[in-house]
Amino acid sequence: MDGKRSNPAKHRVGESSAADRKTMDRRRFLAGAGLAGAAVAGAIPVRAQTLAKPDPAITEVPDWSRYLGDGVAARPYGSPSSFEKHVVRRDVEWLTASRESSVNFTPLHELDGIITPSGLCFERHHGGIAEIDPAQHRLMINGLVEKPMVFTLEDLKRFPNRMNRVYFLECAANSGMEWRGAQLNGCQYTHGMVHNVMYTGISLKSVLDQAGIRPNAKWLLVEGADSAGMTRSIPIEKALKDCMVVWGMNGEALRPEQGYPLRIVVPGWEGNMWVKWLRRIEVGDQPWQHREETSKYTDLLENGTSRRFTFVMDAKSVVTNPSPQAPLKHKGPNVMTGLAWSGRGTVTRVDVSIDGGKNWHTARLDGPVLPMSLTRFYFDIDWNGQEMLVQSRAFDSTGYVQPTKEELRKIRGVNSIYHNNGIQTWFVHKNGETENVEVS
Ligand SMILES: Nc1nc2c(c(=O)[nH]1)N[C@H]1C(S)=C(S)[C@@H](COP(=O)(O)O)O[C@H]1N2
Ligand SMILES: [Mo]
Repeated sequence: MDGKRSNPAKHRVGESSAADRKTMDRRRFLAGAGLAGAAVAGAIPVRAQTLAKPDPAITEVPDWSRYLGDGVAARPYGSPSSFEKHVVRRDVEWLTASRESSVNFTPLHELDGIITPSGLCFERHHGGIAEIDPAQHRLMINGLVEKPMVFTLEDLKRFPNRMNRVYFLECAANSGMEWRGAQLNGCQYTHGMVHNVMYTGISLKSVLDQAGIRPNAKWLLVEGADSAGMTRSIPIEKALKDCMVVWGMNGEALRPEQGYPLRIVVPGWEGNMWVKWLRRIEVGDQPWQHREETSKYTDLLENGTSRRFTFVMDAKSVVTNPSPQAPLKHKGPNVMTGLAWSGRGTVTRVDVSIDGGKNWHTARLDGPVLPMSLTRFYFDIDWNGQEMLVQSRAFDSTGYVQPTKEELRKIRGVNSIYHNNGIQTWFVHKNGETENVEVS
């Protein structure tokens, strides 16, 4: 599975073809699908099989019960079972010109709960992965400060008020290939530029306080030490409110892919601002208008103008199972699940539809429901083999409801790449195979 459709509508960013759209007529679907048999389940007893003939999985003694396994010295740093080899980040070759300035995607359909395992966090970098010797790494603060400063990693780790926070990071370009119509076949590809990690570090404010920001300070420039030397401008209010300088993810050091040894965390805001391999923070009185906030990561509108900044990631959700890479295999009881998130606060509710948005059912949220974090939802169904148009929509603590793609396009047109938080539709065929479609 490489994410391409069988008859691939391979448009790169910027190319367009309305004919490429895979659109389903919701009314026609409803007329034909006979949804009377679609029970929305409460508690479904899963039927155990009665054994007609002896099951060798029970009657035969497998090798793993007969021979000693690896000892404790064999795996000093553990990795997943060899039977989980398919659970990997994947990229789409034709999407970008080179592998060093590219992206791969989190296998959302293989995960559960809310934390993304470190080795499966999608990667987006513009100049490859910098391999930094932490002893040689410095963080410099300069510009509109009383006292320009340079910190080593060890200095930062001696700051008081160390903190742990769980936040999602979503690339603004997540779902960007879907602006003009359903294209990539798998939630890994349509929604996998998101991960959710527990970070360990200190508040950015505590670092800035050491240098003492001047009264006229309004913006920060954060800069990476990778060969891309990525820079972004961050308004000072956000920097002082909840941004972090972090060295830890999911209980251990940041992975090189995620910015080892130091990254900035900008909760709820677009991933591009979360500069990795952080080496410098300059304090200024206006935004720098660098490449990543002008020609890139701005939203091109229908009339050819662009939005200046779109920092916040609006509420969004996706059903991860079933989805094209995770078809339905059994009739009867099935657990539908997915993820919802909002850069503006907490997910308060998720609704699921199996008829393309005509009827909505409130899903069950489970696990920690945290602000600006992925939130897990479940929806149990009794599937009798009927076709379904599966959707989810997220609500957040500001009262915002995730829009349909149609609603989004009315305001934003289809020139954009970024900030596509429209409702995703999966078409579940009678045999359980699942496809990326749109409803009209
Ligand atoms: N130094 C540096 N920081 C960077 C980037 C980069 O190329 N270089 N890419 C940015 C982009 S566009 C995104 S979406 C996120 C991706 O974070 P991840 O690789 O942890 O998923 O990092 C951001 N920070
Ligand atoms: Mo990004």
